[in-house]
Amino acid sequence: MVTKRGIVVKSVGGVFTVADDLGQKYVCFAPKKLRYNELDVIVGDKVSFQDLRRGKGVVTEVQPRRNKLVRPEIANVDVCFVVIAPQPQPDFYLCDKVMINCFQEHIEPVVVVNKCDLSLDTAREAVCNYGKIADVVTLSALDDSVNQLTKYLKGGKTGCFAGQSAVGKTSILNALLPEAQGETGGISVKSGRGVHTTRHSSLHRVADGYVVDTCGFSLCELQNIRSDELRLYLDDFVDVARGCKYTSCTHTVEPDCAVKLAAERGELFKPRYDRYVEEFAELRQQEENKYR
Ligand SMILES: Nc1nc2c(ncn2[C@@H]2O[C@H](COP(=O)(O)OP(=O)(O)OP(=O)(O)O)[C@@H](O)[C@H]2O)c(=O)[nH]1
Ligand SMILES: [Mg+2]
Ligand SMILES: [Zn+2]
Repeated sequence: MVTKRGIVVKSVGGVFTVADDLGQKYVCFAPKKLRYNELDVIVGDKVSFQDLRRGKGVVTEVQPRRNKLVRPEIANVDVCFVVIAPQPQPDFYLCDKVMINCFQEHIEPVVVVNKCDLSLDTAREAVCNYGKIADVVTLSALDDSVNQLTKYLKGGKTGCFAGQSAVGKTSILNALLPEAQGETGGISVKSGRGVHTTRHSSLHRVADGYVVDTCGFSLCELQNIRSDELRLYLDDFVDVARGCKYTSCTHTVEPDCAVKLAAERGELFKPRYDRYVEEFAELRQQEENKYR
């Protein structure tokens, strides 16, 4: 039997679609021993599989991952497009957490503000929040401004979307790659939230790299980050923190804290600082619950 290598482009209920180097797709199963440990096969995984002919295969090995995100669940990503829009209303706590997880996994987060045909307020807010630590790209899935994203895929890189339902992730993919034809949905009038149109992640060839469309989500946990380390993932705080009295300053209760002062003076964006204080407290609480 011939063993081939490929990348998992879709995973639905234990059935994996694997594309080989030529883009040929195989419907694969994976033995339990691969699936029910930490190496559960996920989209973005590079795998070896046996070609069973007629487009079928069996995954035999998952290659070591460069990185992994839990929300959205995906492996081997270079760039994460954190998508927000004027509608549904952005959740900056969610963005903070996704971006911190990206930094921890050595993934470049890029803040993508979609639906800029509707309003530019969200774009301004995104720049205030993240302009110092990440690229902020302003676009609309309704026109060719989406092409600004292809530069992040140069050299065969993999980008994934992350964000709430209905911010327009699939619409952006469809604009980049018309043949993708992913289903798009709307916002519920009752809840003001997206209706969760995309149900499974899928990986697509775009420009000379790959883009993964993902399911929208409204909850995200920080991955393996301790409360006292959180501050180290905020590059804009790290610069200012040189002026704190204590090198281990958490920028919450300590005296002579340069970060707190910078936030009060408006040199650091105050809402971002306030969210940090809450995110820090949240991690502390989780740690206390764990060790009690
Ligand atoms: N005005 C405007 N509407 C947009 C734009 N992009 C997407 N939409 C609309 O926003 C709605 C949601 O778009 P989707 O692409 O389904 O959103 P999604 O992020 O993929 O949502 P989930 O799959 O549920 O996570 C659809 O009605 C789109 O037509 C845009 O740039 N401008
Ligand atoms: Mg979608
Ligand atoms: Zn401090």
